[in-house]
Amino acid sequence: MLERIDAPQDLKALSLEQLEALAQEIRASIIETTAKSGGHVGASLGTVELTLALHRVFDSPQDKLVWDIGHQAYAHKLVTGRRDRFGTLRQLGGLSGFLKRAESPHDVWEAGHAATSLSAALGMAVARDLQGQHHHVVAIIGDGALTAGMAWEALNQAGHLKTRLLVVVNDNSMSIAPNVGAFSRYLTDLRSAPAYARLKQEVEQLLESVPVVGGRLARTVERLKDLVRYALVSGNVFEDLGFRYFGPLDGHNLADLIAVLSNARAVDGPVVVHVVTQKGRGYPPAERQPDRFHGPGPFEVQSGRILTDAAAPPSYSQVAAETLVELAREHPEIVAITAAMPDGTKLDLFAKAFPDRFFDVGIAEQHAATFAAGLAASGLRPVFAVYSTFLQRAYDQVIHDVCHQNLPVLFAIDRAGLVGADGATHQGIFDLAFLRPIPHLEIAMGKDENELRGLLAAAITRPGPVAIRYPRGNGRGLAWDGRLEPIPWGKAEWIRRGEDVTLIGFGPIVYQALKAADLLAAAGWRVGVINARFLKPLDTEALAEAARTSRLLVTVEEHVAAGGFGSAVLEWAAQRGDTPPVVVLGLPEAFIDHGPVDHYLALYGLSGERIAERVEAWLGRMSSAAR
Ligand SMILES: Cc1ncc(C[n+]2csc(CCOP(=O)(O)OP(=O)(O)O)c2C)c(N)n1
Repeated sequence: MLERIDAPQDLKALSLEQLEALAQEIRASIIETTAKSGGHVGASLGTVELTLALHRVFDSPQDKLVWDIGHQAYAHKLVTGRRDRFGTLRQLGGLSGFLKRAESPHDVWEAGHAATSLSAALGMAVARDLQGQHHHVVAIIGDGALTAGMAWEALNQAGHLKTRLLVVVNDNSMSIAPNVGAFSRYLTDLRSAPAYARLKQEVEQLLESVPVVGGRLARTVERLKDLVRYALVSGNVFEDLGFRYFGPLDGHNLADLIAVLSNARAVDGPVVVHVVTQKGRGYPPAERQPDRFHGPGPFEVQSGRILTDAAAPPSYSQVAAETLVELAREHPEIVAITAAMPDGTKLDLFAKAFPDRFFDVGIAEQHAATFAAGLAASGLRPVFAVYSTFLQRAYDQVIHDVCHQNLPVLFAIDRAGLVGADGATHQGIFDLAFLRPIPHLEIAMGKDENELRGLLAAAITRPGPVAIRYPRGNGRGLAWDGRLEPIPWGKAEWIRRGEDVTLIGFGPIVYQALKAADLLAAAGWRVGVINARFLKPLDTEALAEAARTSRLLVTVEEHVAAGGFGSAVLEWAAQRGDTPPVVVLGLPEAFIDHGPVDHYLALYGLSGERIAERVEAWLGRMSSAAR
């Protein structure tokens, strides 16, 4: 069946039985592909019927389907002309794991971060109205994303504007981990009271059908209707905000979905359709372990075994979390916060050790930062472990709530640098540039997992806010010596000295610099290497020594060159005016797509070999200029 679906239009002629069969083919295709490529298996398996029903009832791309995050939209990809390329998912040059406007006219919105769909869809609906158009706009948002403040900002405005907008709440009671918070509990209550919901709907319909007569009687009838509505129909938060509410309905029942979406389509105003789905639906291993199958790497289809390399060293996230647990034993004031990423950040280890000192706030990075500020203002030592890309959400909170008040919040910035298969929306390559100008904030990154430990141990006693970065992926497998030795604050590490050039690396890229140094040394150059460790405070003593003792300074970082570590060194050098040339090696100012980190390091001249080539070219130019 899937072979015959080249565009959503092709779904219109299918019978219910054919659609149901197609759903199973789509599931098989998602499982087969993600088993090889890794990806968002669980969420996408959960929305297969919903996707088919939406494309059946609406006319994409005239009608706009706005998927929140876009990680649950593999079925949408499969029925919108990308079937033949689906096997390239998340691979270099292949389909993105999220939606991409350049991939298809049916992708009307790009995301990767949660809870942008409602604002975007409302913008599209208002633009439609202003331009005298009549199409439908549908946002599909998960219960997890509804824990984000941004979603509520949009609901607030949508309920006020009263324009035609359909919001599908895709409720599977899971974020990545089980969803948390009072609103999540509220949805559970709503789900478990279907009879009540049906009663409400029937009462509503009854009230609508009461004939209106003129004069005082009409006003009395209206008033009576209001009272009955209040007594029986009110109480649903969506309705109270001005939406019509349909649901909860079984998100795997195509007939119900098509019927209810068709009804909702006819409503001239904001509507919520509350759909209950199951994450991982149709693939037993994912149904059993929806959190592990949120975004696994490659897995074995038969057994559902996720193919991790058992011999691989622990991830940086794990090292950070274990170190925080160790520190928390000594420091009762340490508390840990995650914004819906207990597994990704490995703070679940902290949660296990100190359940009362751990907080999962939902997909609420802004709140997390200010919540941390409040904790710190009252004498605690909050650690907010957050991916670099998601910290972007909390920029004002970092500046205005944490740093302005100089509060000792520790930002443990995970996934700093290139991230690989998740691509452009998830790269952690901007944080240095946006954090560096903030007063009071200190910023450091170690070259390996041992230094990560030492930096965390040192950071936890600093008087103000600190950001410690570490990358995605596994550490280098260095043996931990068991002791937790704080790294001397603000001190870079001289690894080797050389008069021709000093390479100054920030973070694990120091190892690429060391490789480059070996290659250059083999070619006869005398090369120094500094492991900078600190961006703020910058170790200007080490820099001054390098400037005194070598002819060229080269900074290396896995971050956009604009505004990063090298920028800070350049500013220092420009102010001194007596240093040798400073060359900044970093990433271009670009949104870098999905693909292996090594590929992009080589492409952008940051692999050991490419660093050596570029430095040698500089040294060569300098020698010929001197001659
Ligand atoms: C701002 C932000 N923080 C964190 C994430 C990481 N993340 C990706 S999917 C997800 C869970 C989303 O849950 P939900 O909206 O219910 O969708 P589901 O996966 O359950 O379909 C999270 C936390 C993100 N994408 N954006």
